[in-house]
Amino acid sequence: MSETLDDAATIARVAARLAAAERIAVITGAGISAESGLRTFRGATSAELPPDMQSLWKEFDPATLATPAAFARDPAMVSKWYDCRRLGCLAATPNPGHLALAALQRLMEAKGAGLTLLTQNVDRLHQRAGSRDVVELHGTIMDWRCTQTGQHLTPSDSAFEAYPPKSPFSTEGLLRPDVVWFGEMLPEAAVELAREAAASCDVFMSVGTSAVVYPAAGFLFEAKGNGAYTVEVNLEATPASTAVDASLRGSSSVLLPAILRAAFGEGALR
Ligand code: BJW
Repeated sequence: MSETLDDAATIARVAARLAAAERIAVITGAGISAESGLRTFRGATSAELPPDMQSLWKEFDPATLATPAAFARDPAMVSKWYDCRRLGCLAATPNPGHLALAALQRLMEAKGAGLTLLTQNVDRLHQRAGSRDVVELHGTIMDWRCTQTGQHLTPSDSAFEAYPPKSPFSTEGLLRPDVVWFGEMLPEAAVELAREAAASCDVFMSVGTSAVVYPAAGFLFEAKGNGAYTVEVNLEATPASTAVDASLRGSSSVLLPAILRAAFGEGALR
């Protein structure tokens, strides 16, 4: 991806805001993990990605899979799809976009400031990159829970032996991924932390999300309403693009390290 003069000027403006910020909030979506080899749900993928990395839901309609009704209708198919994705997440590694956000959090903490990382992703790549206290708005595919008792477990690194997996916690129960499906409530504590971050941050960044799924997409607008400087990093335009103060079009794995270097110098990523 080539960087235009416009990009360079916008990167410099965003970098100056980050360097001066006391509190930063970042929300990420599937796009930040695209260059770790995980497919997005909708929208563009980078031209450099393998051809099979098309939008997940060109193959599988989200309305038919990421809902409680789909699981009730065909638990074997839905749990197998999620287990394949779980194994894909385990095999993936964080990319420079994840690493840049972890470095930004460390830099903020080193100067007595703070960064809250909100993610819609279920892949745990932020944590593996070193980010701390990540707020998982849509849960995680790495943990599964009993449909009867709600008890959790972390499956082994291999596939389940059969689908749907039976729960070890009850005789009738199945295991389902501990993610948030359409029509389900987000974890209350996560929403509370997101609202606090949106209310108190100087800079709010939206990275690699199509900004169409609520309530997650609304936090940027809350932050803007509270006076935060808002930034979007995305390969393509989204419903948030015209609302933000700075819109950077490109890959998060390129742009986030570039912003960090501009804000904190060449050593920022070490
Ligand atoms: C790159 C890149 C690169 C690529 N660099 N960029 C208000 C208005 C309208 C509807 C609602 C509303 N409030 C609630 C709703 C209903 C619903 C909703 O939002 N529907 C809309 C779709 C219309 N929301 C809910 O149901 C939520 N629950 C809720 O609100 O509870 C209260 C309630 C209950 C009952 C009734 C009413 C209210 C729950 C939402 C749960 C979302 N769950 C999923 C699945 C998780 C499990 C799984 O992983 O399978 O979460 S759906 C899916 O979308 C997943 C994602 O986290 C989420 C967002 O997607 P994301 O991350 O933005 O990915 P993409 O693919 O959409 O975009 C990728 C972007 O990256 C693109 O823009 C690319 O360009 C970009 N990109 N490569 C930078 N290298």
